Amino acid sequence: MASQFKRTLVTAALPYANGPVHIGHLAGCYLPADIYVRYLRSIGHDVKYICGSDEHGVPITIKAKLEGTTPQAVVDKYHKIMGDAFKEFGISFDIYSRTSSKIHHQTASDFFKTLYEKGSFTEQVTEQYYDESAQQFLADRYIVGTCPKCKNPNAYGDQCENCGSSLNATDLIEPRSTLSGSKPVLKQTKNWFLPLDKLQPKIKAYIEKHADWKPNVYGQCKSWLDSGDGLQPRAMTRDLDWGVPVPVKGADGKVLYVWFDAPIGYISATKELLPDSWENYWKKEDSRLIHFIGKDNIVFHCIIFPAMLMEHGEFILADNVPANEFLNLEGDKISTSRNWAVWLHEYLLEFKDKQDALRYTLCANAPEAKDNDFTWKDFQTKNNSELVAIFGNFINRTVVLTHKFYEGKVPPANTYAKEDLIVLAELANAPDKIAKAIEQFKFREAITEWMNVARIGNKYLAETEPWKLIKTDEERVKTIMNIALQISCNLAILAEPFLPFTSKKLFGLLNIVPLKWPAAKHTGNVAQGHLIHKEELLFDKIEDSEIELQLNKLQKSKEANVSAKKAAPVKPETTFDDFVKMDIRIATILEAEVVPKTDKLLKLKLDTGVDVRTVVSGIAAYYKPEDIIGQKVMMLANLAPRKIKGIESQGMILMAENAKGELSFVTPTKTEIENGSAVK
Ligand code: B3M
Ligand code: ZN
Repeated sequence: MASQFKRTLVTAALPYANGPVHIGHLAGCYLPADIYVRYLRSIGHDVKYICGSDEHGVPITIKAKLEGTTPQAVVDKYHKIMGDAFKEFGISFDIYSRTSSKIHHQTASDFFKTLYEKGSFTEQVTEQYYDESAQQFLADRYIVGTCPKCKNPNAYGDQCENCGSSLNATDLIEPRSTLSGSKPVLKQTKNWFLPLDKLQPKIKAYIEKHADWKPNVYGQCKSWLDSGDGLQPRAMTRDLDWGVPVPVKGADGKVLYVWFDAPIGYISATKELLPDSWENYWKKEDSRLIHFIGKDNIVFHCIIFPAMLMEHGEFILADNVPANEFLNLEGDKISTSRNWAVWLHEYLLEFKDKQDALRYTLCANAPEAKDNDFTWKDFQTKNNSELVAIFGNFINRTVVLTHKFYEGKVPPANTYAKEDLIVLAELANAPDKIAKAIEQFKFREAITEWMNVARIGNKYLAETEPWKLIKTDEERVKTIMNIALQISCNLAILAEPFLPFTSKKLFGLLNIVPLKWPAAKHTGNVAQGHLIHKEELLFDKIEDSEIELQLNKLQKSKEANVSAKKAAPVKPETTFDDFVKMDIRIATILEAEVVPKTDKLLKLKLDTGVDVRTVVSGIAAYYKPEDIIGQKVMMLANLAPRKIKGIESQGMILMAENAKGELSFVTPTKTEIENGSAVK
């Protein structure tokens, strides 16, 4: 790989600055890209890692409306939250830029002008959806409807997130405005279209040259290209007021489509990072461009952006687009609006200095080939049973024994026994095995191979038992401990792309300056006589209580969602005759007591205006007996009597129940409505 290309530009999808980062984002692209980039740096390859906030488009303006503020305030807030969290998590961008920057507006604007002047666009007056009450054209996320391809009822105006198809708003079945919920009308407006239909043969040739892409990516692209009508022209401009203004005459009140400007953000960010040499990465055939994204972004990175670049003519196209599938959380889709997520900035506060525990779990469980699930229990197991029990244990034993036997000084290796040679050979093979997996974007496999090195070390110590052998064969123990220290050092080197914080700590413990990848191909990186530091715990166990706290937090989100749910749909039609059969009237509670041996039921005595009767009611969880004496209630007086816990219940109290199942009395608001008054 490295031989064919001189340099690599790695991009990770620019997250919308409309909310903080969650674990789904991390697993989808930022973490795999980070591992890839750190590895390339470690082998000495020239690589740059580019990212930034996507600050345009309808997701931002919708959020501004929701927060009652301006789009600018929204992007300023979330750009900072995201940038800080990425940094603290060790995502090693060379630049984290933003698309509201001047350099981006200029670059995107120039790009559009170039295509415009080349005649790449078709200028068309078409009918677009318009919300009359909001007086606004509805594009992208301002409009939802049923996807014509997969029938998902909540597809956006530009894309269906269920099947990944790119759509035009006019393709939606039963469209509705997300601004007002109303049915939009069609209104004429002028826009500039990229004729993807005409470009299809070129795009197809490009995709088919890359049959080596991940099957989930290549398969999606092929199905769009080969499906019935093939690619359709797409508007690259929008009638909106937030975004990069369309830089041509007669385009007042129009901005570039966010998916036109955002990928150009990769170019502007590279320019900002390398004002003098950015073109090397974008315009030279010996440069390699790789886009890390989530699966919902495939069409934009594999078809639309390459089409734009082809039309422009000066730029190289992506050599690979290793998109991941989605990560779910505790069996359910991650959702910002339902607050069903693990937010990175919150994780960093709650699990101080435990970045690598999350990096490890997300990598080992990455949704590479199919959607995958993150559970807190699994996170705990990965930390406690793998990081602590295998890797941490091996390092701990090695360091402790080195201090116990040799006062921390690396002993010499004497003659190697057969089992030593086997271990040394396995150790020497590890870097290439891990590298191969990383280069193929198989990060799960890569981190498993890395953990296998620690497993080998553990097994080696368990089998050679230096703590026993020291009594009978001191010379042999020196060799064993020397080998254990070499394994430790190579583990530190190979850990760096995955677990950079741990790698750094381990180098510190071994008291050596961090070494690069090629050094792990041989042993002898820690010299005989070298003094290592005293034990420092690399990983703490994660306690059950910490996991419970997180699960409780999620449970709260679930409850809040239930209560925020809309009222239940209306029941089937009934008749007035049926309704008047019910004798509902006002009554007053005279006495109340808990029904023995139950925790839900109260036995009530009620004055109904015509008699006094007993009613058993399941309200004990919501009202204490002593608090409800004298309470006016509504009761169904002609309900057939029933025996409940041996008590005859002569009616039923009517209660209001919310979505969480909480109950409340329904009471008349005027005192002159006395007992026996009818409810009709
Ligand atoms: N902002 C979509 C997203 O956050 C979009 C990616 C842009 S990459 C150029 O999922
Ligand atoms: Zn669909």
